[in-house]
Amino acid sequence: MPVPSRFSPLSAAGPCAASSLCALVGLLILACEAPPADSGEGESPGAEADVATAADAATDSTAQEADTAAQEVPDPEAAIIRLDPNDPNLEVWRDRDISNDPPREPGPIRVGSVLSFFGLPIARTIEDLVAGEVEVAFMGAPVDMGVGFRGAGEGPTALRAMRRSTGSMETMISWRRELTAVDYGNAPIDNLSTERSMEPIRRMVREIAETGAIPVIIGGDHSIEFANVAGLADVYGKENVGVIHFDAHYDAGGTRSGHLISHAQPVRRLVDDGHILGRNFIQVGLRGNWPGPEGFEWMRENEFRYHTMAEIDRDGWTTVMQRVLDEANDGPEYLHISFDIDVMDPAYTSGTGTPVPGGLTPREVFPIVRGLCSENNVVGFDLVELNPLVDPGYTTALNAKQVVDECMTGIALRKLGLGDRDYLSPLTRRDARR
Ligand SMILES: [Mn+2]
Repeated sequence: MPVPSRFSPLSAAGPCAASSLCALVGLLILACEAPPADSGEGESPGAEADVATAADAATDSTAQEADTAAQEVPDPEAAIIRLDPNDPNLEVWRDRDISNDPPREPGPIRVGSVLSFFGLPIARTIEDLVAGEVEVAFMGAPVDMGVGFRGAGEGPTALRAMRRSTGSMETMISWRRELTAVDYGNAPIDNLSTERSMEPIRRMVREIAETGAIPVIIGGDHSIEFANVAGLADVYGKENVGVIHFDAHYDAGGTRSGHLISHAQPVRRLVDDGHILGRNFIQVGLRGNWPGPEGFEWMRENEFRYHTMAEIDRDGWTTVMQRVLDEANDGPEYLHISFDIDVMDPAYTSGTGTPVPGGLTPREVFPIVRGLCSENNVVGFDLVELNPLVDPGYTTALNAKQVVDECMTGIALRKLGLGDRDYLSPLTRRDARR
């Protein structure tokens, strides 16, 4: 069996069961001799050495007799336990099987008190989206293997459980009245494999975008940014989508124990696989100890635009926010926003996998998200790394909900022709004396 190319398995489109490439996507990698991943989101400095150690451990006595040159190239086959191709449940998409649904006319279904994102009606099929002329389709992507411990996968459930109120006095706009939006359910995933979960999420994002609706993907860890943006690029064209990446981390890490996708790697994958040009990535909120110089050099080589907390500390948030809004207007026609909740300070969002002190405040985040979504042709939005299992007091869920709400308000403002920068309702801007 050929060794999988570094890039082709994750680029493969189409139903998983139909492709031998997809079996390769699902490779379960044994890294039993590798030390546990470091507690941060960063690359382990010894990542390459880890791979060699794991491969060495799996090498049998015959291979040990081979010449030194051969040993320098570890055999990835030796470190992998393969999937069972005869498992009738190999295709994870069966989770979205609607064959037992009662017959009905296509269109959004009102759910009463059943939990859905913002209490929205649900949609089960592409036909529902089309018949309902849906403009925004929420979906859950409950992946948490990419962060390495459980909790982020409960993010969609936590957000669905929040109170349904939307809009605020800043704009006096209730987006739920202005936009036709639905909850499209969760993407089916393989909760034993980040690699195998990418394709069904990407497929669902593509499904939504193909109808012209905006997918709003609630994670889930940040690995899903790869699937979300690749799915949009499938529809709008490679290199035609720009991404604003709000995050304490740059998420462009290299191989980790052989893994090419995790919550530390989606940006690297999107650029290396040719879905997005580096110059169409804008990073906001970077801080902490990752990346080091190599990561920044890589971003500079790829013409990334980035705004660290150091820049914000030096120049002030208002200035940097205007820079980001200007840069977002100076790029491809289509824009995706990937919002890692850890871009905010842990004071507001401690319920996340890899918190980093010194982050943005709600007062800084809400207007920029609303502004980006009102000024630009936003074709996708994701909110990731909300982990309700470590979220005492609902603080993180509350702020996460508000971030999504601000973007929806922005999209509604744009639809209403009010997408000017810093739009505020005249009623709340001042009282009658001024
Ligand atoms: Mn991230």
